[in-house]
Amino acid sequence: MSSTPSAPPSRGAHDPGPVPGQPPVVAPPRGRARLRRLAPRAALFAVLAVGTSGCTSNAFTRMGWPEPITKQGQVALTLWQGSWAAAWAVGAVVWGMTIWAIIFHRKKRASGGAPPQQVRYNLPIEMLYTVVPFIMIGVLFFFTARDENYIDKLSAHPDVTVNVTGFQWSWQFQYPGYRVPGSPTGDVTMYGEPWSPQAGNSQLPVLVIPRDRTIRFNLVSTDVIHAFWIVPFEFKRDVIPGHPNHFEVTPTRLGTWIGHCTELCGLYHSRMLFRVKIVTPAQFSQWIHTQQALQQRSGGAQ
Ligand SMILES: [Cu+2]
Repeated sequence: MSSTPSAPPSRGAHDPGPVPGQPPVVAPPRGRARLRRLAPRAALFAVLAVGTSGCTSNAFTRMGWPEPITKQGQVALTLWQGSWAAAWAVGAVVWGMTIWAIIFHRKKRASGGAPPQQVRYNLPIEMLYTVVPFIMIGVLFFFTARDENYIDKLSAHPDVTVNVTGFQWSWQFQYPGYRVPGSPTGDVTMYGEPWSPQAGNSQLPVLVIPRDRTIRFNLVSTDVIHAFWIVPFEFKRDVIPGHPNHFEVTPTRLGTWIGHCTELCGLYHSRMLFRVKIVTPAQFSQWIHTQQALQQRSGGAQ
């Protein structure tokens, strides 16, 4: 049976309706033409909306992450945002082509309902959709490895070192080099109590570090595996018995935050909190000298 396309069908008052034995017209050409006109404008609007909202840093552009308070955290955030941008770009191409195919390649009356031309065993296309994902994975791998190396980098001479000891269920912060003769650890050391309903945050151990300085953390545990997590560092690292871990950050913002243990370590894991204070270098040096004097007088840590 041959079907010869005749004059374009119109859905006016004289439309006789579908001809028996012939497939009905699926989409009226007028609607299709309108879609064809509107699709580029909608795409342009979407690109503009995403592009203009990317200029400011807010919870939406950070895709749920908190504002970073270290240089390393900023690098991690940029990688997170870049990965999302790449995913959205791939998504837009895939969704765009899918929707385009749905709208503009529906079964046509002229084809008599025959399936469209098939593209299997098309070598160039198969090569394309094998090679392109490999390139995308390669690009993601490159940026991830580059940023991971930067975040994991340890400097030869950090400005301040803090020995962190995790235990059930609190933390100890020791500042080697800031001597306190006669004290149990020999250096300025901060202790605290786990969070409690009575005391709240007031008795938590305090970690004080200066802004714009390189801070090295040496992490050890005396019992089980804990993990050291200050949320806006955009970073966490395990604290493992018998396996010292290390990392460095350069804080960029002044303020006080709450740090957590982020490895389920027992009954009071959720109470294993600490306070983090980022201060100016001058305030830090004043604070540490006050602690030296105070701890020498009291013969122990605060
Ligand atoms: Cu813990």
